[in-house]
Formats: sequence, structure tokens, C-alpha cells
Amino acid sequence: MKRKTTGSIVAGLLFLMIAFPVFGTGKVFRSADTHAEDYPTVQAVMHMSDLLEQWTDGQMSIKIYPGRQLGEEKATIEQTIAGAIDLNRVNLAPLNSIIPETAIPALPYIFRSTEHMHKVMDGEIGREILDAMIPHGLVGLAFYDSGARSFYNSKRPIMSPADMEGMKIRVQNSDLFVATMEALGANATPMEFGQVYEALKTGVIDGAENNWPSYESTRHFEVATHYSLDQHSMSPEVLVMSKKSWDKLSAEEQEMIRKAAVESVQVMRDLWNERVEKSKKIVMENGNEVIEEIDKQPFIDAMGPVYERFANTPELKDMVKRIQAVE
Ligand code: GTR
Repeated sequence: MKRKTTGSIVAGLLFLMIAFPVFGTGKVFRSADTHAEDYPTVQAVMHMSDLLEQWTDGQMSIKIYPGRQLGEEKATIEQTIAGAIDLNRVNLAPLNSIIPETAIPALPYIFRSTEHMHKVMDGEIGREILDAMIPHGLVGLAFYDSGARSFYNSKRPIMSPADMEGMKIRVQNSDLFVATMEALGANATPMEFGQVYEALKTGVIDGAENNWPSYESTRHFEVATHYSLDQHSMSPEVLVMSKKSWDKLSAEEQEMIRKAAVESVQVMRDLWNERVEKSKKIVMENGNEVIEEIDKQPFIDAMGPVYERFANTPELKDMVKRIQAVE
């Protein structure tokens, strides 16, 4: 009899905690990331959660679901817009078809260097791109580094676009990336990130493209051993919040989230630089063929039609010009 009473009290309390989370841990935001827990993007959002917890005495925090636990990037973006996921760290590429402004910083060779990219994304243009997300159901909070994306494949070293002729190259779910591959003479295969390893291994695709940490963390480097540093895109990562979740918060809470996101950026940049070095080391130790000296001009020259197609309004064309004009 006694046991039964204790049991029902516990059950009752549990019910209250689930039904009224305010009794338990305060506001806990669900956050998605395609990467594993030790990846810099995940670590940055963890840092953001620590800050929120400190500032609110535990009343606000973030529960991160790394490693695609909430689904592949495209699906999690849809769920974030729908309000089923509160926060989401994604690359700009899978947002290109929803928010045209996001295609501009993902355009091939738009940035001259990491410094140029930081200056643009930390400034007025970056702000405009984050704000452009709002009518599409997302509140852009911060950009994170993603280095430069380059080609890797299992067939042969790519030295020029001619070497890519007919190669099946996996791309993110982005028409911009499909068009980029086509302009280089390759066959673009859009595919979810989580399927690429198997597709490379079984020969469904010949190659893919990504930065050093993603090439290494996914173990793609074990099956696609020729890595050519053509650095065709510096498409940044972005942390977004569902507009639906955002609208439920007070102005003060929104301000704290923005501030924590901004503070996580520098932490992420330091972790990123460390991770790039670590990834390079792992790949080199594996004996991969890394082509560092590559003539980028023929790649750049092929990009005219891509710019024409994606910078296709006076505003977007102007954004391209403004980015190029940033010193
Ligand atoms: C990574 C990026 C991921 C994902 C992935 C991909 O560099 O961090 O968010 O977009 O590329 O190629 O799918």
C-alpha cells in the first residue's frame, strides 16, 4: 500500500514536470546539428548554452542533438521553420533554395580570404542576410566559420576543370552547388551528408567537396584519397532559431539569446582553427594525395553562368558588388 502511494506521488511529479517544464529546468531549447559532438559547431552551441544557463540562473539552456539525431539538414530546416526544433546549426547551402540572399556568400570564389569573409559576414551585409531569413520563418543568430570547400575523389587528382569531366560529385541540397558542378563539367549528385560515406565506398559517386574538418570527421578521406585544394566555396555555417520559438520569448530573453550566439562566434573560430590543424594531420598521416598548388583561374573563369543565375535581381547583383568592394 505504502509503495503504491510513493509510486503515484513520483508519477504525479513526473507528469507535472513534463506538462509544466517551468517546474523543472526552465526553458530548454532543442538544437540540431549534423556533426558529431566534438565538432566545433556543436561545441560553440554548447558554449552558448553554458552562457545562457549562467546568465539566467539555469532558467534557459540548450539541449543539443548532434550527429543528425533529429534528421538530415534539409529535414531539420523544415522542422525548424515549423517550430518543432528551436535552434539549428546548418550550412548556408541548404538554405539557398528557400532564402535567395543566402546563395550570395556561398557563390564560388566570392571571398578572397578568410579575413575578407569575416569582414563581410561580421558587418552590414552579414546582418542583412540574417534579417532576410525572418520572412521565411527563421531568425538568423550568427555565422560560424566553415573554411573553404574543395574537391576530393577516389578516381584521380583534380588539377583543372577538365579532370572533372563526367565525374559524379555529391553536393548539398542546393541548386547553386548543382550549377557550380555543371559549369565545371561534372555530374552533380545532391545527397544528404549522412549518405556520402557509403556512396563513395560503393562507387555510387566518385567524389564530393568539403572543408578539412568535414573531410576528416566523416572519414570520407579514407575512401576518396585525392584532395585538391581549389577552395571553390567559403559558404559559412549559420545558427538559426525558429521564428515560432522566438516569438514565444520576451524581448529580454531574445536579447540574451542574440548575445550568447554572438559570444559563441569567437569560441567557435578558435576551435575551428585547432580542428583544421588536427584534421590535416590525420589526413596526411593516412598518406592521402593533397594537391595544394592549384591554378584556380580556370575554375573561376567557368563561374560566369553561375553568378548570372543566382545573383539574379538588382539587389543580389548589388550585394555581389558590395562584397567584392570590401577591402
Ligand atoms: C559541412 C557543414 C554541414 C553540412 C555538410 C554537407 O561542411 O558543416 O552543415 O552542410 O558540410 O556537405 O552536407
